[in-house]
Amino acid sequence: AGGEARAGNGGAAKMPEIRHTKLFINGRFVDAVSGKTFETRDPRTGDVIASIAEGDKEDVDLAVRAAREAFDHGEWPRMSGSERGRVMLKYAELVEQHAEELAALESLDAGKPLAVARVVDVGNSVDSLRYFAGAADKIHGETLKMSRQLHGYTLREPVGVAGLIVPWNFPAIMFFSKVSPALAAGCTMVVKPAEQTPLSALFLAHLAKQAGVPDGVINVITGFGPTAGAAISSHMDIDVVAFTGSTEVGRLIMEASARSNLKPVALELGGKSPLIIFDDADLDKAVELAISGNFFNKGEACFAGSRVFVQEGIYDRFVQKIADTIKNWVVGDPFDPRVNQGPQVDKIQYDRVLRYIEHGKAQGATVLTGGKPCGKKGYYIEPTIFTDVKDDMIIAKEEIFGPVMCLMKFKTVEEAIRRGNDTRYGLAAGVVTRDMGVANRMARSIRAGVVWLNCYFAMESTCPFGGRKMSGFGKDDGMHALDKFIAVKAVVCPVDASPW
Ligand code: TXE
Repeated sequence: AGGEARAGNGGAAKMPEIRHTKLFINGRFVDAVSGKTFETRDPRTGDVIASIAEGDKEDVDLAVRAAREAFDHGEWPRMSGSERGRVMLKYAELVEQHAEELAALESLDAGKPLAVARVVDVGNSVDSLRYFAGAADKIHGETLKMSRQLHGYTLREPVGVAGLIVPWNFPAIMFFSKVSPALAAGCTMVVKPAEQTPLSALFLAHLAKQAGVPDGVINVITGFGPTAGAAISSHMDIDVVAFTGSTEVGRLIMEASARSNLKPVALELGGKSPLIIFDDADLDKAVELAISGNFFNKGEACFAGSRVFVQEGIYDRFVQKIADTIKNWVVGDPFDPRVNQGPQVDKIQYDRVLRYIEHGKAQGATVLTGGKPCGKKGYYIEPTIFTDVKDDMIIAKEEIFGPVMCLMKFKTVEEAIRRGNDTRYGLAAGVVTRDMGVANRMARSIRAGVVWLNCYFAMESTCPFGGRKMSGFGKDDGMHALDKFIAVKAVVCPVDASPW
């Protein structure tokens, strides 16, 4: 499994045509006011794929104006939920019809294996739209039990204009994780995709229009975080911001809200999740979960189970087995059907991951496999497994966001709970055991947004996803995802209708 053999050539895979490169405002593709553009690059080579309009504050202002007009006077918030749901189902159908093109855009821009992008990225996008299409006509208030003289009820109204700032690791999935519930709730929105991966969001905006989403409801501003992103989080006329990205930027977004109009924010941030494997685990299954939990999407996953705790009785066999199994893991061109792992998204992330690997070596962890880049060009890194990792090493504490696994040994359930929780993050956790008592105890004791028992990365649109602690707050997916886009209003009147 040497580097260059791994970083194979994709051969005759069909490259997608880049149809959309401009900002999408009020139903039209337009240049940035400044006329500026930036380049999105192919992570397989570092070569330019396309020049993309570089939106800034003035463009965000135009997009917010369009979204405000669509919210205050347009039909979208005023349609019945079932009418909105019908448009969203049509949108889902169009995304499904364009699955091949969308998957190829994701592979090209983000370096994902095409076969995975088809199933996971496109599949999850379509599911999200369908799930929230079904939810759109089930948003309703409640009747209140007030004193005998008063009749009270609640209305659940769309909150207004939403600012949606998303990252590059799952560009289409992240787009829909925010856009689908916002659409269902009846909000209008300004979406900012990550500068590394702008292509799919623009393509998806075009499909939304085709599906009948009215102009101004979805606006897409491509551009950079400190300019376009910051203009969204500090905007006085945006009513809520939903963000997925780094903990550092999550903090900036809260600050920007506090300094502007105190808009509520929902933050889905980083993680350093424990995957805890007990002695009685099925060894093959445990190894498979550790590999997919760390190397799926080349480790560019907030939910990665990057701290793998293995109980002492199974530890040596686990280490042997995972070292053998990882030899079959193929790193290379994401358009090659044999490939499991593509390149890191860009040079910045690639360098960052390699720096972490060097920290691991310098602090005394042992490289079991990998530990270096591979391929002649592009941003490929070998799947790297460290043993002899101590809890206070940098690689065990910070989110690496790359194909790097830390293996650690433990003795007791109590120790697993204590060390599993000893992190500033609280996004996810995995537990592998046949003992239901242990599984249940772990599920209750780990402070995280999701605990996967005998599975990992089992995510569906039905299941709320979002962290605790410095992994943020608010949920994507599940009915809870609607909450941030809905304002609850109480209405009260005297029962006999005469003025009180
Ligand atoms: O994230 P950023 P980066 C983690 C992961 C990764 C690290 C850095 O550890 O290595 O963050 O990645 C926009 N105001 N995650 O630097 O900057 C930006 O344009 C408003 C975890 O790429 O947080 C992009 O659209 N917006 C994560 C989005 O924020 C700003 C996914 C995310 O980029 C902004 C990605 C600003 N001042 C990275 N600055 C997860 N939770 O899944 C940037 N942005």
